[in-house]
Amino acid sequence: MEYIKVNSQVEKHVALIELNRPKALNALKIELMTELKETLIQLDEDDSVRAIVLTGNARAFAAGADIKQMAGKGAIDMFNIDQFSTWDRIKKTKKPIIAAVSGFALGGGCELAMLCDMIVASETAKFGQPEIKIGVIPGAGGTQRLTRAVGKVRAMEMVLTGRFISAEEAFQAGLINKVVPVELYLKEAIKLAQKVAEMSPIAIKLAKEAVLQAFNTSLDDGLLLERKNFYLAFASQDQKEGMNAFVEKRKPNFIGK
Ligand code: DAK
Repeated sequence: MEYIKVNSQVEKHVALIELNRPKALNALKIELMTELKETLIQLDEDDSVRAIVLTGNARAFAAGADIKQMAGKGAIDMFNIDQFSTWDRIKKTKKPIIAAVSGFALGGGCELAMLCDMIVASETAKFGQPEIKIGVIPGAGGTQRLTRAVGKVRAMEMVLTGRFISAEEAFQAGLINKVVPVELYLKEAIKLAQKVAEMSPIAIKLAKEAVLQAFNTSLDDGLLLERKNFYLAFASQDQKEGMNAFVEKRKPNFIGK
């Protein structure tokens, strides 16, 4: 692959995906997003992988969609390219994805981090939706996921002025899980992924689906899905193993069945 690097076992059951266009601050070229989508499909099918970490480098997680690639395009070009199908497929990844963010997470970069399930950031991380400065608006969830995460007034300010927020402000606003020194952000994200990977992979997928449903539905419909997934967990061997291990005072050995 040209634009991303993948290590499917960076830690036991944890895969690491690194965006790899450092000279362009990991600008999300269409081809890069296609590689990312295909990688996530493969990792989702790989039973040895239970959690995924997505990162960039210390200077940039990703500075947005590739402006140079988009600049000459018209609405019909954008419609025909249909990047949304790539983003929508990424959104369907069943395994949890943790973004390890350092430096710039802007525009599509911020949206990609928000598409992940958790975010660990370095103290140097900067989050922003600066599309307004180039005459457009966020197109991959920036007006919706950011607003749900940080609230209306802060999202409005970020989207209407393009102001970047620091990792600390993002943490205070509830956008990210954790802020750590720059030398630790990847390690901490992998550690968090490892913790998730120790659980039943079936229960993890059911739980992720249920939490995400909270953004899409009424409380009653969300509770219904939660209930069904709760029942479904009882069809797994991992449920028996988890509860028996508790009773027998030992560590569970989850097998994902
Ligand atoms: N696209 C292309 N190249 C980029 C880039 C970007 N978004 N961001 C940076 N680069 C390139 C620069 O052009 C420069 O390349 P060279 O000139 O060396 O060839 C190199 O990366 C280093 O950047 P700078 O020289 O500018 O570095 P600085 O430290 O001075 O500034 C910066 C860093 C991040 C503040 C600045 O580069 C910047 O403002 N970048 C643009 C940030 C931005 O506006 N991002 C939002 C882009 S719009 C969609 C999905 C998503 C989207 C749209 C649709 N669909 C599913 C349909 C998303 C849209 C966006 O993200």
